[in-house]
Amino acid sequence: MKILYSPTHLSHVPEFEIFNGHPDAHAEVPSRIENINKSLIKNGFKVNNLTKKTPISLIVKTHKKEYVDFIKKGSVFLYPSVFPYNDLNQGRKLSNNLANHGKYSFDLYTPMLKNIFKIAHESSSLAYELSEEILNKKIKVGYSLCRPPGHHAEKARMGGYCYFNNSAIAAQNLSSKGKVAILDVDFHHGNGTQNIFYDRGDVLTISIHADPNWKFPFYTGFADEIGLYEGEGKNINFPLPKGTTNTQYQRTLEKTLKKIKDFQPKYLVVPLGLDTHRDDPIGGFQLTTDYYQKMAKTISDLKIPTLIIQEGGYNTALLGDNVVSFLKGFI
Ligand code: Q9C
Ligand code: ZN
Repeated sequence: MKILYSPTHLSHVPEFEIFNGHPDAHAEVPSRIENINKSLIKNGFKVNNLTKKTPISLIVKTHKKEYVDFIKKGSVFLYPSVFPYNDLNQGRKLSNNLANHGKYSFDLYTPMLKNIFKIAHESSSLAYELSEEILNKKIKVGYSLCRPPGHHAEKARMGGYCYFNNSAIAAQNLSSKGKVAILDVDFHHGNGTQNIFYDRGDVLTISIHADPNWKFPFYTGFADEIGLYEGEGKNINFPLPKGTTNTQYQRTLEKTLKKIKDFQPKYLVVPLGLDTHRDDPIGGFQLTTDYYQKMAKTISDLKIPTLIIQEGGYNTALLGDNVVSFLKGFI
């Protein structure tokens, strides 16, 4: 297994998120990745530094070019104040950056920051470099310590602490050489990944997550979102209730494995969130640290070249143990 890290994320320090109109402490903090990194080293895993950058051509194959340009440009405003309010101007090129800010965001949890392009680009590069190693058959399993996370970022919208969809960028790259399955095990619905591959028949997107009637991102993640055109039947959502236990989760996981086997992918991407843990401050499932090892073992039994991408998980003190438990299941 090859693990990749970059210190660039340390300069990404979101000041606050807005809930119910008020600023709250931001949950997506640098110590998340630092703690994971420390635990990995303490447990004898080798952590490598990044050496490659995601080609812009691959980013614009995954995201809309205008959105990438907006991220590149950045904004002096932290959050948008106005969102698109009718269909009349959807196609118009808007010159006011505040108009674009509303157009290219879907929540008030994901601040625009001065150097956000550099930060988001670097995070995606961790996933990209390992996807290249998998394509070149140098490795069978990789784990990217991505931060900021990516799975909420749509083709043309940031949200859920995500700017570029690292998992989707890696999957897009892998899909040049064969079918890809994405199994998203973050606590939240992988709405961005679903959005990006919704009409693709060669990329199977599966997400196990909190019922959107209960938790973020609220609008998507329902079981009847099955994909479109070529992609029909190639998007599968498993919404689960508050309090979901190890046993209930395992039962759902086994269903997803059957779907993946039927699809016969050449590659597997696993957006990994540890916000499913019982002590996560923003989750609500009951999974335990030990269970992550069993979860990983179950997935690794597929014996498909696999790229594991760090997504959410907000109990910073437990993140290291939880990731170590998961990766031990993959060895
Ligand atoms: N103040 C990921 O796990 N809602 N994003 C937070 C708590 C937003 C989570 C509410 C959750 C976004 C990658
Ligand atoms: Zn999450």
